[in-house]
Amino acid sequence: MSLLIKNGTIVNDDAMFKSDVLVHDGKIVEIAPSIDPTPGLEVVDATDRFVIPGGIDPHTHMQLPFMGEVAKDDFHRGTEAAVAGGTTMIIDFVIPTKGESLLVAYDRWRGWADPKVVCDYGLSMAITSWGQEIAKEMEMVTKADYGINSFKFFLAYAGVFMVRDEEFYQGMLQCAKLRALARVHAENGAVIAERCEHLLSSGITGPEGHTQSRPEELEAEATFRACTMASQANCPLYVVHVMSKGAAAAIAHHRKKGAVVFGEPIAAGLATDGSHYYNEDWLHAARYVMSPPLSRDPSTPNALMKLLAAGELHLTATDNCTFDCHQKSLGKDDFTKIPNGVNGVEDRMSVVWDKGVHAGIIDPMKFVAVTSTMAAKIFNCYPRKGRIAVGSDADIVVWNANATRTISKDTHHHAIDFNIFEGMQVHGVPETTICRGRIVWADGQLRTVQGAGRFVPLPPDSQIVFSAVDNRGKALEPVKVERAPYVATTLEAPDANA
Ligand code: DUC
Ligand code: ZN
Ligand code: ZN
Ligand code: ZN
Repeated sequence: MSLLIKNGTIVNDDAMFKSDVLVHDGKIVEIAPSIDPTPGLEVVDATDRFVIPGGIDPHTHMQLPFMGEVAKDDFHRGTEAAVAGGTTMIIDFVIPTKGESLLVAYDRWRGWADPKVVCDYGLSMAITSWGQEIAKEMEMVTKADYGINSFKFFLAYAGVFMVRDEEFYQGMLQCAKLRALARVHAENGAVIAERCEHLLSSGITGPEGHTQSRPEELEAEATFRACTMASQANCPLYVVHVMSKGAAAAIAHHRKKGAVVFGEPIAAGLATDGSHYYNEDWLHAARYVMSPPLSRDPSTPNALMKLLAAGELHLTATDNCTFDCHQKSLGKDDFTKIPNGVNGVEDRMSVVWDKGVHAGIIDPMKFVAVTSTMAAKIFNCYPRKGRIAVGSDADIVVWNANATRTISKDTHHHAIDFNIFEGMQVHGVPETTICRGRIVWADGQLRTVQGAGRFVPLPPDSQIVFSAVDNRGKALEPVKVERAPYVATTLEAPDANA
C-alpha cells in the first residue's frame, strides 16, 4: 500500500519545509520537493496544509476500572476519538489492583487493548503496592517483549492506588537500576483524605467540595517532595498532569539545580479552569471533576502554555478517563463518589494549536515537539515515532491551520454524552490522519479497523542512541533521558538582615 502526500509543508520539531512525502508499507520511504505520482498511487493533496507527525498522547486511561465504575472510552472508542483528533499513538497505564501481580495486570491490559485499538499504543505501568516480588516483576516487564520503560506512582487516592513515601522512594531506586523512568501523580493523598472527611461532615457535598479538598498547595507540595525524593534516588522523574503554577514552580526549582524532571500539562488544564466546580447546575460542575482538579486561578491555563513555550514544561497529554452523566451522577450526595476523569484525547491537538500557536505563544515546530516528538523521545520510540523522516512509521496528520471547528458532544467520537470543551471554537483541524500508512480519518469520517493498531514495546535505557539522520542528511542529536545528578534540595535560609 502506497500513498503520496503532495504540496504540503512538513513540520518537525526542528524544521519546516515544503516537500512531498511518499509512504510505502507503513513507512515513510521518500521525502523530496516534488515526487511524481505513479498510476494507482493514492494522492493526498496537502496544498496550504501542514504535514505533521501524528500526535502521541502519553497519558490515557481507556476502560479503566475506577471508583466502582469503568471508564466509558474503551480502547476502541478511545483510539477512534484519538485519530479523529490527529493523535496516532497513545500510551495507556496498566494499573494493578493493590497486591496484584504486575504480569497478571499487564496481560489484562493487553487483552483489552490488542483486539480493539485502531492506532498504535504503548504501555506505562503503575506501581500500587510494594515488596520484593513487585521489584522483581518490574525487572521482568522492562524486558523487550513486555515493552515497559516507565512506572507511575500515585501519591494520592489513599487506600486504592496510593503508595507511601518510602515505597515511592524504593520504587524509584528500582527504576534507576532498571534505567526506567519514574512517573508521579503528585498530590498529598493523606491530607486530601482528611479534608474530604471534614468537608463532608460540615455539609459540603457538591463538586465544589472536590476542589476545596484538593487545594493547589497540596499538588505543589507533593510535586516538590516527589522531585526531592527522585534526586535522592538519582532517578529521572516525569510529573503527570501538572495542573497548577505551584507544581510547575516546584519542577522549575529542581530543574534549575540540574535535576532531570519532565512536566506534563494536559488538555483540560490548558483550556479550561476550575470555575466550573461552582456552576449552579450540579451535573455541569460534576463533569469537570478530575484529580488534581482544574486550577481555580483563571490565569493558569495561559501560564502553563507559556511554560511549555519556555521549555519549563515539556509535553502535553490528556489523562483521558471518561465517565458519562449517569456515572457522574452517582456522586450526587457525596463529591468523593463522583468518578474522577475527563475527556481530552480527541481535542488535545486542536486545543493546543488554538491556545498555543493561534494565540501566538508557540510556533508550529514547538507544537510538534509538545504534542508528539518529546513523547517519542522520552518514551524511547524516536524517530520511529514523532518525526516525519525517511524510515519513520507513517503516522502523519495533514493539518489545516486556517480551519476552525466547534467542539461538541454531538460530533465528538467519545463514548460519553458531554464534552468539557463544549462550544469552544478552535483553530487548527486535523483533515487527514494516517496511521502506519493507512488513512484512518478523512473528510470528517473515520475509516478505522478495530485491532489494526499495534503494540509498540518501549525499551528502557534511553541511552540507546538512534543512529539516525534527518531528512536533509543531518545527523540527529543523540536521544537519551539523562540520569539525574545528585541534587541537594535544602532551601536557603532566609536572609536575617533583609
Ligand atoms: N485522575 C483522574 O481524574 N482520573 C483518573 C486518574 C487520575 O489520576
Ligand atoms: Zn493521575
Ligand atoms: Zn462551566
Ligand atoms: Zn492519569
